[in-house]
Amino acid sequence: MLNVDPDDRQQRMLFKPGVLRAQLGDTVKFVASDRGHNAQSIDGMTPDGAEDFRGRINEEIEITLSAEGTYGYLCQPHQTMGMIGFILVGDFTTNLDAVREAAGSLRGRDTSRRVAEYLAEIDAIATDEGLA
Ligand SMILES: [Cu+2]
Repeated sequence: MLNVDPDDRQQRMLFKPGVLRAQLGDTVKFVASDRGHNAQSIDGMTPDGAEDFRGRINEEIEITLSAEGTYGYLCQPHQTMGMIGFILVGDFTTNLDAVREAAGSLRGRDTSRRVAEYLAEIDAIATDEGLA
């Protein structure tokens, strides 16, 4: 959870990496590198069989990836600034249409831009891995 991307200082309020490839059963920890952020799942962007999560501000929440699919999450204070991210587990294409649809209801110009970038990255991974 970052205020500024050290590799691209134009990018503010972000999770890094914004798209994370993971395996079923992995645990992901959200590290509070900067303060004032949280991580929580986005409605409609949790795979079937997995639980929604909601960390408090500055909380280094850990989640175990218990189902395959695409997990979308955001930082509540900075959602409209595009502070969102995705975790891809196993065959993550199973709920990708639902994720894409839910993404349409997220507000904010920076959010729309970042979601489009991340979804393009996700599509490229799906193609690379023969899942598309
Ligand atoms: Cu934030």
